Amino acid sequence: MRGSGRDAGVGVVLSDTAVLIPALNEELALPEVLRALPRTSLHTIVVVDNGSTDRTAEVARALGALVVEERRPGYGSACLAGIRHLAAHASPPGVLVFMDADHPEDARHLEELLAPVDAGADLVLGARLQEDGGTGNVHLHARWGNRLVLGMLALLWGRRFVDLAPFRAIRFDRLIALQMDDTDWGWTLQMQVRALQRGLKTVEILVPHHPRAVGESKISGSWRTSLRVGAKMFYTLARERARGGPAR
Ligand SMILES: Nc1nc2c(ncn2[C@@H]2O[C@H](COP(=O)(O)OP(=O)(O)O)[C@@H](O)[C@H]2O)c(=O)[nH]1
Ligand SMILES: [Mg+2]
Repeated sequence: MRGSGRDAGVGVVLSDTAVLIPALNEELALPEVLRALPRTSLHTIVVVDNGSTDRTAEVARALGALVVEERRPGYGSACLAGIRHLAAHASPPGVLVFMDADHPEDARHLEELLAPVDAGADLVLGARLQEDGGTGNVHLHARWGNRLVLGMLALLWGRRFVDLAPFRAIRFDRLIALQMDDTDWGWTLQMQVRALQRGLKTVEILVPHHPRAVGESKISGSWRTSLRVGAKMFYTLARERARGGPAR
């Protein structure tokens, strides 16, 4: 975190915080998320449009977001494009928040996510608390798949996480140092593993989560994609283990 008035609390962190939203065909869901964000007090809101065939980019621009176009497909590719854009900024943000395009309640919990950063955390995960009291993905098959992956992560690296939460805040300099390079569904997992390997102070908080109200689920709503995501997660665990993570 930069800035002189750090002790003033989360208000200061907001002005130093950028939000990155990877989006694929989210013209219906994006408006509520963008409206729920405190636009004027944030550093930047970047929507990375990943080849949408609908009006995602126009909708995002109309609501004051900066749109970065990324043609290479994949959630991680979109995140990397947004990070490159922010890193090239004359004054890069101190904190970056990742957020999906379909959960306005995440936007409403932004300050809660940032509070631990303000208190010294490097990475804060907004673990999804479902209406049924469970944690993780809204779809049960994906929830159990994630648990299996997180169980293996715990065996390999000794930390038990509640969720592979897409809603997360990380100090920007720490993120750059992680040398992230996953281009699709291994993104969230790679970040958690590398945060452990690098000794980042990582905190999980619970954030209420509801099924998306509009638009279509592109990932866990489809069994086919879920299986591909699951395979990619296991591959990511093996790859990160073999790589040993970036040098400290
Ligand atoms: N960049 C990028 N983003 C994607 C892709 N597929 C989904 N997303 C975004 O990732 C987030 C989660 O996707 P979603 O469809 O809600 O999946 P679900 O939460 O598993 O149902 C949303 O912001 C999507 O717009 C993709 O192929 N590329
Ligand atoms: Mg979703």
